Amino acid sequence: MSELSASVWDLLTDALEAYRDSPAAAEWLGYHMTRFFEPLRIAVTGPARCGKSTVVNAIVGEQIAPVQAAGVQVLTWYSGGDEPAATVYAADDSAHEVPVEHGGGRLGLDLGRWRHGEISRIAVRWPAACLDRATLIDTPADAAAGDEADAVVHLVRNVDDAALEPLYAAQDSPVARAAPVGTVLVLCRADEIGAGRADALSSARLIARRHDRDPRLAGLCQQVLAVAGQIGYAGRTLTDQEYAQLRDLAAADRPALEELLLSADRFLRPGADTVVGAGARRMLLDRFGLAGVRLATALVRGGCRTARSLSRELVRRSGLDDLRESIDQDLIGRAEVLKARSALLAVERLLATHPRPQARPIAGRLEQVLASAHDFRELRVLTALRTGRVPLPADLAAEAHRLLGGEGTGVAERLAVDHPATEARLRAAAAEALVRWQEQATNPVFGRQQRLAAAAVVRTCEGMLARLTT
Ligand SMILES: Nc1nc2c(ncn2[C@@H]2O[C@H](COP(=O)(O)OP(=O)(O)O)[C@@H](O)[C@H]2O)c(=O)[nH]1
Ligand SMILES: [Mg+2]
Repeated sequence: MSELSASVWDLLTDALEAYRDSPAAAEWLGYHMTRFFEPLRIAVTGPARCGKSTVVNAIVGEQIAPVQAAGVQVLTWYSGGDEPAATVYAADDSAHEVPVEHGGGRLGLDLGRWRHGEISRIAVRWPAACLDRATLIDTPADAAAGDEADAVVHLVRNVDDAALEPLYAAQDSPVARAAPVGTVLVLCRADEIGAGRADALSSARLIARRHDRDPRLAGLCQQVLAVAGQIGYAGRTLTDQEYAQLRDLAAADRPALEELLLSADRFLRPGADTVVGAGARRMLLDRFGLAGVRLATALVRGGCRTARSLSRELVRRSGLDDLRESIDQDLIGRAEVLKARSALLAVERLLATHPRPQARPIAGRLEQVLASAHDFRELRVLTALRTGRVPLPADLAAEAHRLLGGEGTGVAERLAVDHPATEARLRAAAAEALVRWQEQATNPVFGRQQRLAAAAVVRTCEGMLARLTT
């Protein structure tokens, strides 16, 4: 357990002691103590029909979340399990197992007698490696991730103030502001950017990159990415049959192919000039969207000669690779810190809703953990460096990145001391780094943000030295 986790755990146990005589408070704390050791919970949020369920499926690589063109949606949790299973939680929180159909990487729920308004949430267990490491929460339209999630993948069609509102709203307390967020902002349905022009995906990527470097987004999210979820999912689950159909489509004359792909209507026209039958065309359109079929045929013509290579290229260009990598690194890779954040938020909430004199020391300790939680600060600075929000000269940026734990959080990795990493060598390297960064922290050519970043590195070096000399 890290130092941070240990102090947060102590805080939870001390809070439990201070609220021992309050069943409601004890239940709240008990719940959060159990949750502290559970896998990270990642909510996928965003407005209606922006492709949340599609993104959940794309991350897992199987169709477990219902993708719908219309209709109401239910809050659904997906976690790992040996066998597919599902539990419906009613409005009174009673739990009811429901039958599941599964096969071919598809999940179907038999909700039988349940009507929409009677269900508060569904918990699905599904055997998939990524669900063992994190629970995914598919949310109804515009639902806030709320207290239940430790991290968020937030989907928006445009990065404007209205779309960012939920991210601002999530920063409404001292703990929420002090602890770095676990949020990845996704510019979704990237294939539709600029009215679905051929280069939509690369335009979307450029737009996302520009926002990623926007200092106003600094405290709101770890990364901004463009993702075409539908293309990513279809690419990841591409079948040999689909590949053959796309190859047959792509074999047509260029003008004929362009004409066919002008609109969905033309593409589906019964007498269209192609060897691929109307039924197969409808299925391709459903799976890939028109932009996806365009991209896939262009890739086949450009040299993707196997289903595998087409699949790989579709997944890469859709932004799904970037999203999965970001989830791994920015969210799951920092699970411990994000869990600590959730627990601190829970204690903060309890103190606000159930104030009492015995709990006053807890409030003080909470503040102390926040202020002294250098892990939180390191993450904020790492993000700022990575996005260029705080620019440092390249060599210093690289060293800061390493010292702050960006390449591994062990002392030897941070100090780049290779074998044999003796105490003496580590101590010498830490002392040297400390002096170098103390200079940077007062470097007169730097602005305030750069000096603050350098000061964070100083604190990291001091921490390492202290641990090495005791
Ligand atoms: N063009 C396009 N359509 C998408 C994409 N992702 C989902 N869709 C479609 O949008 C509709 C809603 O998708 P869904 O994943 O259910 O959205 P949710 O309501 O946010 O969960 C469905 O008809 C999907 O096929 C995408 O990346 N591009
Ligand atoms: Mg949905």
